[in-house]
Amino acid sequence: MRSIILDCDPGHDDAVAILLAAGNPSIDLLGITTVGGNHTLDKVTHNARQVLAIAGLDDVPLRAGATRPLLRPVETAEGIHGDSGMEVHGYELSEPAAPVAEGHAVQWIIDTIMAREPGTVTLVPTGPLTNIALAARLEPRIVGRVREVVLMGGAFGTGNWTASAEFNIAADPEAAQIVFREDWPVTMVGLDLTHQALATPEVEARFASLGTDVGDFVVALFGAFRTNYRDAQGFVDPPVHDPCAVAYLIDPDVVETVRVPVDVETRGELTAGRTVADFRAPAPADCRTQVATQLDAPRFWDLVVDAARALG
Ligand SMILES: [Ca+2]
Repeated sequence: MRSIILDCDPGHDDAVAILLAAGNPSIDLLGITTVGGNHTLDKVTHNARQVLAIAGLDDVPLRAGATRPLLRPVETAEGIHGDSGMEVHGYELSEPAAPVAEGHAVQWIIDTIMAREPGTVTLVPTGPLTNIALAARLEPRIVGRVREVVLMGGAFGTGNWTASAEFNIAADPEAAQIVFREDWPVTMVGLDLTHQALATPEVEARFASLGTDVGDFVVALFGAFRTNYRDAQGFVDPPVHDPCAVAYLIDPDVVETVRVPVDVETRGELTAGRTVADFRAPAPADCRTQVATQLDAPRFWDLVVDAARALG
């Protein structure tokens, strides 16, 4: 059983990550925190409430965090996620029933980690790393107590927000640099891996055949995501990034990793937000970072379908 905090910015793929984390029996979802990213904090928090309501997860604690990056102006990704930040095709989203708890997400992350046994809480950020960086700065003792950080973001190959940088890192490079440089294990599940998690028509049909509200919701997410990804980046099938980080925690065999040093470029005119992975030599003994390389896509989708089925 892995106890995780999912720090996200729903977002189509964040929504699927929530469903996977909540619906898989080997994940103990301690809570969800939101961060401004794919859209403004208000919108992504609203979207998280809708996902929790659809999946009957009103008891999962949800808290809102940072409204903007540490230093930079807000950038959002409406081109991919639509005006709401979680556009759907052919599904009626009702007003959210799931509540937002009082208090700031960053303080809750700190309090949760400090209240639990050291080495038992895993952080799973799937948005910009603003909340996680703030938590590490506000209470440095969490760094030694977190089991590991498994994040969706970055790329050692080509970016998507810019040629060099993936969106989550590009949105707040300074926060990302803090997270990658802290003394905790970091697994980077980047575009190199997540572009293998494609929601093909065959995958979509598996969710449709569930015949449940959650299954229909996933189909509606994929429908909008497919159109937007095709128009924005020329993808035939949309890559469903964020649940890959959760899948790695459920079954490490689904996601192959390589241990390499990774740092974040913050100053380059063309490269700000680039995650620079150093493959030149065997990683040093004290290397705490690794990057995801190869996805077992059939097993990955089995996990997501099973989780959606379990949620009903
Ligand atoms: Ca995300």
